[in-house]
Amino acid sequence: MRQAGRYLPEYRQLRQRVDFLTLCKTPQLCSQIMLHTVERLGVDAAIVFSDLLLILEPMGMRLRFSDGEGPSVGPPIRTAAEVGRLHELERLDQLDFVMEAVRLTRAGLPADVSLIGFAGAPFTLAAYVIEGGTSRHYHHAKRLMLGDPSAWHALMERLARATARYLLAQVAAGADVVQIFDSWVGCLATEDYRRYVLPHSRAVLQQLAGRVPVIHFFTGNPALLPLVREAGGDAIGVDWRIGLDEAWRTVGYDRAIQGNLDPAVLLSTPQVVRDRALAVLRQAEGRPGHIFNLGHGVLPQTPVENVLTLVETVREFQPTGRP
Ligand code: 1CP
Repeated sequence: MRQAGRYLPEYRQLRQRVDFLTLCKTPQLCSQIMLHTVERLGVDAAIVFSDLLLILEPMGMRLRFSDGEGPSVGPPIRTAAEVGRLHELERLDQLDFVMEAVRLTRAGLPADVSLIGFAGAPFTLAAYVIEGGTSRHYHHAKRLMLGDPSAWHALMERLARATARYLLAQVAAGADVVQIFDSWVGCLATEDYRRYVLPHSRAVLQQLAGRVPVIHFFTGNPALLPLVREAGGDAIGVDWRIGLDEAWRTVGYDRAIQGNLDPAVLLSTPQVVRDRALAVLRQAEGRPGHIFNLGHGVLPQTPVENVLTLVETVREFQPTGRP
């Protein structure tokens, strides 16, 4: 996660010449940076170089990525009367640059490296649309969700339809796997997830079922795990706030699991990286269906050396016999 991001000197160098939005809209550069990163790291899968928020532009929102402040989405939609400002995603061709990045990246990858397409889950997209950017408590989003459920559901349905179409287009362009990111859903109580989020995430996942494997990733609140499973996904992506063993037991061994090293571990030393990675691998007990990953994105301050140590540790790991 955030494989090709700001922790890489090559990426930072490229960003001195090109702003982030222009980079995302230049498929040759997206594929170049990703192909370079995959080769440098030696990982088994590449995620398309793009961003979760790009889908919001053809839906009528203004996007801005400013250095140091994170993304901003505007003007924020906070009332029932404003929900109409988020349009239906009518013109998928306005995201052709993403499909071209998928095609070019797929064409440049070795056959045995999978390409992961992605989108935000409806809740995480709604959180950006309503808050207008990154948020700590998601109070505006919760106010609309709890105070005006019919406006909330209308917004979520629109986002779910757009997300499903967007992901299917990425599959048509060559994505081998897709992942939906519900990065901010951990702020919710389980009952609110069930009522206000689950049906919409499920709607997206149902449209992809049987086409390509789907990873359903979320963070922040492991108590949501049984409901995230219920919403769907061939693999469930979890963060470090729960042990991988307990997470997999909860999800059930009929699904794959992805995770879950704390990205902050990569800020420490190669020895600690090795120890902590082995601890996660051992929790998977050698069962097939574990996708080793971080529990969230690589942090910008991460030394590249530690990322390389991590990949090497996972590659060399030999599970001992399963109990
Ligand atoms: O390998 C990669 O870097 C791949 C591509 C990738 C992905 C999968 C980027 C590039 N963004 C994303 C997904 C994404 N974007 C998510 C879901 C994953 C997650 O939870 O981390 C989210 C929440 C975003 C929104 C976003 N865009 C953020 C998070 C900020 C926040 O706290 O709200 C940020 C920093 C961006 C900009 C962005 N996206 C990607 C990069 C490399 C950057 C940094 C841009 C820069 O300054 O160069």
